[in-house]
Amino acid sequence: MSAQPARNSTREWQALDRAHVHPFTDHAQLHKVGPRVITKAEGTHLIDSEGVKLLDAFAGLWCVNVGYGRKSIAEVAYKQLLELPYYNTFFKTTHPPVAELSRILIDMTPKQFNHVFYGQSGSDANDTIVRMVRSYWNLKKQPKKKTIIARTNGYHGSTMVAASLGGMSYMHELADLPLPGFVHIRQPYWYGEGGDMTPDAFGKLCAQALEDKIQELGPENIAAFIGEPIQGAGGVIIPPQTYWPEIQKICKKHDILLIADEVICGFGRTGHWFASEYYGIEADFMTLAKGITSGYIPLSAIMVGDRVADVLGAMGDFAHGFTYSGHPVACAVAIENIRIMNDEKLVDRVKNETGPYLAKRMQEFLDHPLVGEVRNLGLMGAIELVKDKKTRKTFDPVGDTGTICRDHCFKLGLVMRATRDTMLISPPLTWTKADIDEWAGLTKQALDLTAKEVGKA
Ligand code: PXG
Repeated sequence: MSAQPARNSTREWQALDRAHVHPFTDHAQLHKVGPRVITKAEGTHLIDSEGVKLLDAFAGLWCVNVGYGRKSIAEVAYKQLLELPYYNTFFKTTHPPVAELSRILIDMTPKQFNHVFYGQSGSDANDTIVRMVRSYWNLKKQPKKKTIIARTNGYHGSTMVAASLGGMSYMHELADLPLPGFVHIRQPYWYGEGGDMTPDAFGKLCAQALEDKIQELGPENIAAFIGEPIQGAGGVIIPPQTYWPEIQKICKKHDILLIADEVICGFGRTGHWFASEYYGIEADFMTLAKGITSGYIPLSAIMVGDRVADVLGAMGDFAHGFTYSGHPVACAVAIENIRIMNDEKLVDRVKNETGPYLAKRMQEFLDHPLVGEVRNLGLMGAIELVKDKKTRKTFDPVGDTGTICRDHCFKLGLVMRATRDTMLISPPLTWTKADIDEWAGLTKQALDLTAKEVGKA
């Protein structure tokens, strides 16, 4: 059999996909309609196997920060593949790309981070952090400190440990999760759960849930708290400003490690290199993936704070690592990706130009009969679709309206993601005001068609 079978029809690819592939998919639905086959991408657009062009308002899966079709990234990968396609970083060896990327990451992340560990995905990075957290407390002679507190509706990945950290009940059901030692507190979702409270009061209430859980289980048993600065997959849930300072205080008070999962928020998505800077989070670990290579090749990195690194570093052999930890091609791609972001000042542009412009265009949707709330930070935003704007009453069942709207977007040539009945946007950071205008026009049409379909026009 040849390595690359020459197939060229949508139907053949769909049949192969149906028979053999597919993460995170409703299989019954997929079999009915067949997958869309994406064959190419350029700049801000995808092209499918029928030649249809789609505006990608989701940057792949929250990751293609520098946009598609970057020749310089392809060239760097090609050169690295010829020079040193693979070597490991085990047994006292290293190579230039991993050494250089480490220096860059340490220089660009908050000052407490002077050590990096590499993986392939956000999931294995979070798994690794849990191993480090447990090792840390064992070495500190506090072996009872094992429980990790996370949030309902948080997302941290799909391995057994990462899905246990996550607070998605439908993921827990799949495999009897969470594993022992992982507990969850409420999320700071003001629009959905804040009722008549002010956002600030609600933010404090949600942080108090951490204090309550610590008291319930005993501070001597709590190892760490993990959170995404802004929840991504859970629906772009932007916490009230009072939330993170309180969480930080509570972690300090009870000597609990703090993990900021920046897999989505990191690398400029919020208009800051890392959302931890924006919220003043002083984390002990930062999980990085996605935007670190703009998704061109898999890579994740864990930034390990000095407090933990000093203890782990003294233990001798930390018996943990992956074949592809610090893969030279992935590291070379990450270096080029970060160079592009710096040279094109993408983070400043999101903060000062496109983020505020997206906010302005999103505000216009507030007049729409379906739209209860819009929110964004930088180029990460959400539009809440509700049955009753006044009472924030949701549709019943929740989820159908979001799916209808997402399907209309697709038909109009726009890729958006729906979580429940919330439409999410997270485009490449290269988007211009003109791209935002194109998005706003298509979104308005999709919202109108959805309103008609659900009887709200
Ligand atoms: N942490 C966060 C905050 C994430 O968003 C992961 C960890 C896991 O990364 P990997 O590379 O193992 O997938 C993620 C991933 C969605 C969706 O539907 C989001 C993610 C992955 C797949 C789908 O929004 N985020």
